Amino acid sequence: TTGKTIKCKAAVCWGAGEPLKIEEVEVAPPQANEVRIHILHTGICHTDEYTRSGKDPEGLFPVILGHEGGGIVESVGEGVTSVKVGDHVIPLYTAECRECKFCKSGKTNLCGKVRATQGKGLMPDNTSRFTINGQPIHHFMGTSTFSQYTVVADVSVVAVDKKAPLEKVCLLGCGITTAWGSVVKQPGIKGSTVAVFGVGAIGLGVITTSALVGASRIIAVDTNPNKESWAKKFGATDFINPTQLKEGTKIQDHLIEITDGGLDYTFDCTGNVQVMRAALEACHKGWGVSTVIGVAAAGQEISTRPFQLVTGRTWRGSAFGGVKGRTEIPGLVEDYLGGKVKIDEYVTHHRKLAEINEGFHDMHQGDCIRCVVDM
Ligand code: NAD
Ligand code: AHE
Ligand code: ZN
Repeated sequence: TTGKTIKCKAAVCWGAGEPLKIEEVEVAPPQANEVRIHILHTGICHTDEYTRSGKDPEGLFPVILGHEGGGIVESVGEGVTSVKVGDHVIPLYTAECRECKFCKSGKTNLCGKVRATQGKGLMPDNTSRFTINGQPIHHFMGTSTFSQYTVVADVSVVAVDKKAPLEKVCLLGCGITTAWGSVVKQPGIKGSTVAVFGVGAIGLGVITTSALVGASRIIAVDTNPNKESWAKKFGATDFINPTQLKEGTKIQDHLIEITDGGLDYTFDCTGNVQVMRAALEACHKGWGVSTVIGVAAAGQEISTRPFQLVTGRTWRGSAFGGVKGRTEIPGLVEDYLGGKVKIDEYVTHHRKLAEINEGFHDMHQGDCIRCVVDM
């Protein structure tokens, strides 16, 4: 391709634990099977903060973070057929090539095509499209949406209906889709009892989707008392603050007591390994299934007595909710436009790119569900 390098603003993290800095970056044109996107809006997800903080064992610096974006295709490299200039698109941190062993298995949404280079902060040809005065800057999760222009692999992007506001559907790039998929791809939730640990955007998405598919009881668990009204508004039938239990009572024991033996389904939406254990142990003997969605810090491990599994509980997890982005996100956008899937309700904060660090600060306050950055 003969496209030109674009100069634009991006939020760059120069080192673990450092605040982001707005820099002028050079964004090289898309190579074969790559797409350059003008990013208009991006959410900030806890996983961005997790990598910024240095807790991500895969974290690399300097880097342009961000993986919950929406934008418009500016140009495409040779061989790109899945999207065209002017399309409204959502970058996908879980690619979908439809050709690899994973994609063809019918068993997983994880795609093998670009994951290795993505984890190295590079494009599939092992180089970066971002530079600052000639110094390469790492990509992040194959998306780097904290830049006004980004380049992604063509298997890592999906076009969506132009009727949908990008400032809203950008959130389908991670949180809301993750939660939705974690529930709709888990058979059996209709008519069953559910407990959701952690009432952030992910937990709220699990709650509202469980209600949508017809769970009989949805118990929300959060240490922040302000999350009770959020949980109820999204469809929880009960709210429990584990810090308010009688001294020495474990949350799993309390849940087992009030549910006649435990929950049919539980979800960890905190990333805390002790909570993951509680969520597994709160499952009903013989059939309870616990799904790990939260991302734990480097070095953290989960544990429980194997007897918990021997006696019929299942521990599982999912990335991006098990959703195949290119195939399924257009339908989710239609569901949003049709009023079946909530998005607007999650947006509590807006920031300009120049204030992105304040957006990270917002995220640590208990009142922020999602902050959308206008690029
Ligand atoms: P969030 O911080 O907004 O929500 C977490 C909630 O957990 C908060 O309300 C907090 O008060 C609550 N909490 C903290 N400690 C608790 C405890 N001990 N018991 C009960 N509640 C507790 O985060 P979020 O944006 O909703 O994301 C949740 C997690 O999901 C993060 O770890 C994020 O990295 C992860 N995530 C995973 C995927 C995936 O594909 N698997 C996708 C998106 C996000
Ligand atoms: N890099 C971390 C793990 C981070 C992680 O688990 N990421 C999730 C998405 S979180 C979105 O907010 C994921 O999709 N993982 C699957 C994958 O292929 O990365 C580590 O521990 O190394
Ligand atoms: Zn995320």
